[in-house]
Amino acid sequence: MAATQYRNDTPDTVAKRKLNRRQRWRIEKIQAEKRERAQKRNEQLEELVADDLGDEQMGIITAHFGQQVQVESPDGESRRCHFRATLEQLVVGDRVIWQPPKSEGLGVVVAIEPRETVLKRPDPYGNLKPVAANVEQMLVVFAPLPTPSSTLLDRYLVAAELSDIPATLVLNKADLIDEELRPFIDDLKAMYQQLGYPVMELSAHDPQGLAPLHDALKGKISVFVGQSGVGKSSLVNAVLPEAELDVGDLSANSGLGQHTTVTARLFHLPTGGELIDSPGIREFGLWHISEDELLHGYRELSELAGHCKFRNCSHRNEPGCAFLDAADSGAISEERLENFYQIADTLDEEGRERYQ
Ligand SMILES: Nc1nc2c(ncn2[C@@H]2O[C@H](COP(=O)(O)OP(=O)(O)O)[C@@H](O)[C@H]2O)c(=O)[nH]1
Ligand SMILES: [Mg+2]
Ligand SMILES: [Zn+2]
Repeated sequence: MAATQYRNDTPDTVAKRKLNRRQRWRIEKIQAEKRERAQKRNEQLEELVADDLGDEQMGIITAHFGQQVQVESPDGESRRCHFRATLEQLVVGDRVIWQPPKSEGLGVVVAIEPRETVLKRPDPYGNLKPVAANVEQMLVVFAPLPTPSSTLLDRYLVAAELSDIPATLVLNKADLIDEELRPFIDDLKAMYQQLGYPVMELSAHDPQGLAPLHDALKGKISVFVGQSGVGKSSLVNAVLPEAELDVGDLSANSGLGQHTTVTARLFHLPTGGELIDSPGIREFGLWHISEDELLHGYRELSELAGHCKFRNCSHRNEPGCAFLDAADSGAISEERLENFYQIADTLDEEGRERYQ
């Protein structure tokens, strides 16, 4: 943890942090004990099922339940499995080698294949943890209401770029775009289309207009992300009727009680493709990154990096700055550059918030 994260500390926050550190130590101790017990349980389980397993085969993790996972083979067989304690943390979307049980009981995951992509987010103790593997597409949802913020959209796009996951923008609630809003919405769409991001416009309330979404989902593992209220749950329900997610019910969605343990799941869409979904993934955002990493999340800035007159250019006010020149000439969007500055200015702060 960088000391600079605390440069704005008041005595109050210092006290709070000390307490938090002690609490964190306690929690980590409890976690370690839990892990130890789980490992013992695993070893016992392994002895129980070892004689009773089928041949090794391929599979994909479709759900995670603490000490067990749901594994599905390409032919659709789906079983609960435990996993060798030596395996790295399994997540939904992981491709694995597993042995199904010959009769009743648990199968075993014996190996994990290298991940194509991995989505990570910080756990409550500030450590980055994988939450989904092999996601092939991020659908970044926005809407006329809540009023779209390109800074927020940029955050999702940066997260997608840094995870090497192609992103598509989904403008939902098209039915709410009136004449007055249209120019603003079209400018926003154009800004991202010019960068090469596909943008689709539709309405979760109009099933007839969802064909472009079904097409985009086909044959891929996708996730929906985006600000609360833009209609992610509505879209998931529209493409996956069995999901039956709460829509627009803030008390049920944000009440920190019963819903916090919901883990990610992989769903097969009736119209083709897979969806990995959980509330945590839907609100997935930027983790603690450096300004240099942030820069590489902006594809147009990434291309310009290294072309400034000064090697240590801060891209804020230097003569011969490739970023400023490109914005002046209209080669890149000034709005995106402003967003970059704005997000860069929050990076320290964000790290501090996250680690407390
Ligand atoms: N007018 C309109 N409202 C929508 C549309 N999609 C979702 N909503 C509404 O927007 C609100 C938030 O939707 P929800 O799916 O819960 O958003 P989430 O927070 O992103 O999951 C709900 O009241 C929905 O009924 C749409 O296409 N058009
Ligand atoms: Mg929702
Ligand atoms: Zn520069």
